[in-house]
Amino acid sequence: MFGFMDAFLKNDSFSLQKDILDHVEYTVARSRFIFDDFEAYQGLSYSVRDRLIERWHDTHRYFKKKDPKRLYFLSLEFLMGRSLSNSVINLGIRDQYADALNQLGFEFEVVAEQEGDAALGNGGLARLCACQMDSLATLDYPAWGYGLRYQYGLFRQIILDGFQLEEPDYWLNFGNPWEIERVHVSYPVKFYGTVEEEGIQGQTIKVWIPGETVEAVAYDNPIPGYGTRNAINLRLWAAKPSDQYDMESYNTGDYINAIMDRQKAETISNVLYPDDRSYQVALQINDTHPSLAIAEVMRVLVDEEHLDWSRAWDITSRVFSFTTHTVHVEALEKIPVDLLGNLLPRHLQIIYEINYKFMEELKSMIGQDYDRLSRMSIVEEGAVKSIRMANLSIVCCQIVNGVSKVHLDLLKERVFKDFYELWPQKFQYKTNGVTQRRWVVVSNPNLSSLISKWLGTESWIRNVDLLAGLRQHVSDPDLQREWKMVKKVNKARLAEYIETLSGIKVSLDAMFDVQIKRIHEYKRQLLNILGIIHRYDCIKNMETSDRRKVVPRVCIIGGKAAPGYDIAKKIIKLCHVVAEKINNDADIGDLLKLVFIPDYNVSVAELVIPGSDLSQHLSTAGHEASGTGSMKFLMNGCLLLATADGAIVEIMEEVGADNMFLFGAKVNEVPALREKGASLKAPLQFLRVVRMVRDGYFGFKDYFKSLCDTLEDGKDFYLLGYDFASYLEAQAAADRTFVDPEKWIHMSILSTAGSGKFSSDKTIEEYAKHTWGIEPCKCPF
Ligand code: DL6
Repeated sequence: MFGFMDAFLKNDSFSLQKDILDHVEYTVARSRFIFDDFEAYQGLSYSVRDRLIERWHDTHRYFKKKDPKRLYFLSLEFLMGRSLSNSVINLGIRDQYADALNQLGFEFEVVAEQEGDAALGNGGLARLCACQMDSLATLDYPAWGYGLRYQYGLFRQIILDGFQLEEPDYWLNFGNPWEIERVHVSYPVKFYGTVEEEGIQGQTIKVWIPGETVEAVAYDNPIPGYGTRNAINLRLWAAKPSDQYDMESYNTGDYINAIMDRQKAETISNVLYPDDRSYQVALQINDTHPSLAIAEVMRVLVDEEHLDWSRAWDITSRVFSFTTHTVHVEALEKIPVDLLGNLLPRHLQIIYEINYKFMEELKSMIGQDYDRLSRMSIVEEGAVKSIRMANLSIVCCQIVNGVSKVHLDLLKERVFKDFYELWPQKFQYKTNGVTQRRWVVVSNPNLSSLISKWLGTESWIRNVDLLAGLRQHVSDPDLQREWKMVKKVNKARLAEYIETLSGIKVSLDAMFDVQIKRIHEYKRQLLNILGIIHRYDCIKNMETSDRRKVVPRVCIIGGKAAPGYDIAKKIIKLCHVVAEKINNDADIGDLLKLVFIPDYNVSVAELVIPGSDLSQHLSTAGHEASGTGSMKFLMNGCLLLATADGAIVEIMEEVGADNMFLFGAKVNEVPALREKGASLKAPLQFLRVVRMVRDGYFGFKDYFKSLCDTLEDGKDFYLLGYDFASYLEAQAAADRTFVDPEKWIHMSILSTAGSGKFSSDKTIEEYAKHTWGIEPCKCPF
C-alpha cells in the first residue's frame, strides 16, 4: 500500500525524456524517432498530465479522509488559456522539462507555443474564475470548480479590411491533453414535460414527468497548486444524447429524425448540482448564470429527498452565496416565464413558490408598498413576463458579493438598493485579484527572476505581500538598470510580434501604450482613438523643429466586439482607418504608430502586458465593476492611466495617486453630469477630432455617422466630451514622465511593489473566511 508521499513518477531528466517519448509513441502514435513540435507538445503534455493526475488522486484521497467542508464553485465560464507552462511551473518541474526537451532536440518555449487557448468564456468574469481556481489550489482549499465544456470557445476574431469577422473556435479539433473524460460519471438532465400531482400517504406531492433527457458527461481538468502537492478539479460537463433518447422514433422507424434529435441533445448544456455530496458544503454561484442551481437543489430536496419546504429552504439558503459582476441594471439576466415553463416546468413552479413566500414575508415587513414589492419581486410582470435571476439569487443566498469597494457602494445605492435596505448584512465585497503565477511567473519570467533576486527569495510567488519589499530598493541604480533591461527585452518580444502580425516596425524607444479588453462603449476605446487623432493632428500642425520634442508612442489596442454590437464593431473599424492614415504618413514616422492586435485572448495578453509601458483603463466612472486587466499591468510594472472606477480606486490607495495618471469625472459626479446633458460643453479639441471623423477625413463617412452621433451634445452618455480635456492632461503628464526615465522606472517599481493586494490569493482568503467558511486542507508531500 502506498502512502501519500509515494509518487510513482520520477522527475529527473532521463525519466522525463522517457515519459515524453513513451507518450509520443503510444499515446500520440508517432514514431519516437521522428516527431514535430506539435507532437512533442502532445507527448510533453500527456507526461505532465500524468503527474497532475498523481497529485489529483492524492489530494482527493486526502480530502476524503479528512472530510473538510468543501466549496463547489459554479460558473458557466472559465477562461483558462493555455495549461502547459502554468502546470510545469506550479509543479516545480519547468527547468527539468526544459532540460529533457533539450536533450531530445526541442526547445521548451517553441513547444509551449503549440498549445491553443481554452477560451470557454467571454472576458473578465471568466478569466477571474481561472485565477481563482489557481489560488484555491495553491492555498490548499478543498474546492471543486463546475462549468461547461463548450464544443466551441469564444469566437476567433478575424480582421478583414479593418472589419471584425467572427470564426468559430474549434478548440477541441486537435485534442485536449489536459482533460480526462469520465465516461462513468454521467447524469441524466431532464427537460420539458409536465408536472402532475400525486397523493402519497394522505399528502399531495408534485411529480415532474420530463419530456426529454440528456446525459451530462464529466470531463475533469486537474488544477495544480504552486508549492503544494494539492491539485483540485475543474469538472466541465458535456451534453450527450441519452441512451433512452426518443426510443419511440427508432421504434417507429423514423431513424434519421431520431439521429438528428440526438445531435440536438449535444447542443444543450446544463449545470448540475455537485455529485460528491457531503454534509457540509458551500455553493458559490458566479454571477446569475448558474442560479437555476438554486431551484434544482430545492427540487432535489423536496421532490426526491421528500424534505418539507421549510427544511429544504433552510438548507438551500444557507449553502449558496452569490457574486455579481456588473453594475448595469440592464445587464441583469432575465428568463422569460414562457421559455422556462416549457423547458423546466417544475423549476418554474419552485421559483414561483419561493417568490410567493418572499412576497408574503416582505409585505409583513414593508406593508403595501406595491412599487417596491414589484421592484423586488422575482417575477417581472410586463409585456414579457420574466424571472429576474439576480432577485432570485439575492433572496436565496446568504451572502451577496460585489467585486470591488466601489462596486459594493453602487450595489447598495443603485443596483440592489431595495434589497440592501432590507438585508444590509447580506452585502459584502471582495476585491478581485489575479494570480501572480500566471501573470508574472509564467508570462514574464525575466521580471519574476529579477524580483526574486532583489527580494532574496521566491516566496512572493505564494506570499504576495513580500512584493512590498521592493520599495526599499526602489532608488537603487542597479535595480533600476536591471528593471529597465527586463522591460526592454519584453518590448523587443512584443515589437517582433507586432511586426510579424502587421508588418509595422516599431521603435523600442517609443512609449508602448496599451488598451486591451473587450470592446465596449463604457470602456471607451473611442476616447483613446479620439485622443490618438488629436495627437496626430497636433504633430501634423507642428513646426518640424518642434516635432523633436514629441514623445514617440506606439498605441496598441486589442479586443473583441460582441458579434451583434454594432457600435463596438464600428470602433474597431475606426481604429483601423486611423491606423492606416497615421502609419503611412511620412510626416509622422516613429512619432506615432497605431496597431490593432487581432484575436485578443489570454495568450496574447501574456505577451502584450509584460511589454507595455503604459496601460489605459478608461471606463466612465461607475461602469466597471472591478476590472482585472489593470491588476495584471500593475504587477508587471506598467503605469496606469485611468479613471477612478472599480478597483482602480483601491489601486490608488495602494500605490498612491502620484504613481498613476488619473483623470475624469468621479463616480458620484456622473449622475449629475448626465442630468446636465446638452449644457455640458465639450472642449474645442474634442469637437475638432469628432468633426474629422464625421467629415470623412479617415474615409467611411457614412459608416461612422452613427458612431459620431453617440458623441453629440446631450447624447454623449459615456461622457467622452466631458472627460476629454482631463484625459489629454493625463496623457501629457505621462509624456512628461516618460522623458524622465529614472522617475518612470521608480514609479514602475512602486507599481509592482504595491500590487500585492490584487493577488487572487488575497481574494480567495477573504471569500474562504467571510463567505464560504472553508479551511485549507493540505495534502502531505
Ligand atoms: O469580476 C470580474 C469582472 C470585472 O472585473 C469587470 O469589471 C466586469 O465587467 C466583469 N463582468 C463580466 C460580465 N458581466 N456579467 N455579468 O465579465 O467581471
